Amino acid sequence: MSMSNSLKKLSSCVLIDLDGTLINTDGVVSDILRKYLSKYGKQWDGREALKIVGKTPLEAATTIVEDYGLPCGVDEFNSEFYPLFSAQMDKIKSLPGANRLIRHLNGHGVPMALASNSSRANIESKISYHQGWKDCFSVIIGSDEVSKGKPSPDLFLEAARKLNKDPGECLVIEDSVPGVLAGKAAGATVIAVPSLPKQTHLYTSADEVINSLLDLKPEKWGLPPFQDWIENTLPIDPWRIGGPVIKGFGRGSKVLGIPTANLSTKDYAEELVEHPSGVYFGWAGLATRGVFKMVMSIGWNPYFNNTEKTIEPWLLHDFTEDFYGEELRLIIVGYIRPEANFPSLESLVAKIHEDREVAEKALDLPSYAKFKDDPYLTK
Ligand code: ADP
Ligand code: RBF
Ligand code: MG
Repeated sequence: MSMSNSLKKLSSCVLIDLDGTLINTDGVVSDILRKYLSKYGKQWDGREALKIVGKTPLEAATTIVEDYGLPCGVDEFNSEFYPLFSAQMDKIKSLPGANRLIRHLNGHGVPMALASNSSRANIESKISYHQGWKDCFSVIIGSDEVSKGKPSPDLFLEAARKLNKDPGECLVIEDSVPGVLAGKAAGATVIAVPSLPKQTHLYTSADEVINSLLDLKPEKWGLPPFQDWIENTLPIDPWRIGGPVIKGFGRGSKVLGIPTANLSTKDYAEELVEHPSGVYFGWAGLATRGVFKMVMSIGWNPYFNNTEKTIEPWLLHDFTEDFYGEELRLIIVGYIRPEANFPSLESLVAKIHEDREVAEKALDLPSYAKFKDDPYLTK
């Protein structure tokens, strides 16, 4: 999938997609469709998301009207859907790492274009809720400004032309399959950041598939590296979650020799969607036992290919007994790496021990250590 170094083209500018790449449009669209379809006695099936990701507004609307057999035409659907969507636009959140990426590239003078299958007017409205974003893009272009939307290369070709760049010099960042195809057809280097889980296999034409924008390494593509990593960790906006410790798959201690005190995922559905899967660390509090360093994974545990996204915190302390049912409070302060698959159980275990060392060391740094005293942990 990834090109050998000798063939790799270096990029001097970035062409980036909006929905699903920089902002979580799907979250709001799903909410609206769930309510809208229930009026017709239909139930929104999240699996439809895969069919509409990266499509033009017209294609997406046609798919929904046809798949749900709605008793209305596409035009009527659009005239009902768009006012609902416009009213919720301010609720569309930026995706993890999006703001950081835009500010980083802009701060280093890397020219950037926003190229989206959505209309120019809608792009402008959506980004108006994200402070300072508009000024970071020298070019903004919607599918109503070219003859064909993605997967046609038109949007990216036009964006490159407006930036005065050869498409071969452009790095495209995309979450959808049509977007990746469009970028490759334009002759650009393409990084895929799939917005739907477990879909990596669909992105074979991308030059690299990453799990989230947090995993982007601009220097691999000739762009300035991020400078915010400290001792192999990336500080994140601290995130607090807590609840009673529940039974997991029963394999943490048994199979890996690494116990993980699982939290119920039902209670954190929203946070789980908002945070990319990966290995994180922070502090863990148990009311009667104290505060401990903690390293955890969030995700589908690729080695075990779970069907559910789980939260698995390993408290870095030797306990003499289990603490199922006790209230566990976590403050997650930094990111280490994406979840990965491993050729053997031993190599997975070795990597988790490496994560432990990274976390133990990092948590002594003042910027992470200060959260140890946060009242949330033991309250
Ligand atoms: P499960 O699959 O039920 O989560 P594990 O084998 O992962 O089982 O063991 C996790 C349990 O072990 C926790 O719920 C907790 O009660 C206990 N435990 C003991 N020591 C630790 C530790 N250092 N970190 C996390 N959990 C621990
Ligand atoms: N599982 C994976 O399949 N891939 C990983 O990269 C991975 N990293 C982990 C890192 C840490 C720090 C911890 C605590 C767990 C990790 N696991 C990973 C999850 C592990 O598979 C899980 O805890 C056990 O399966 C118990 O359910
Ligand atoms: Mg566990």
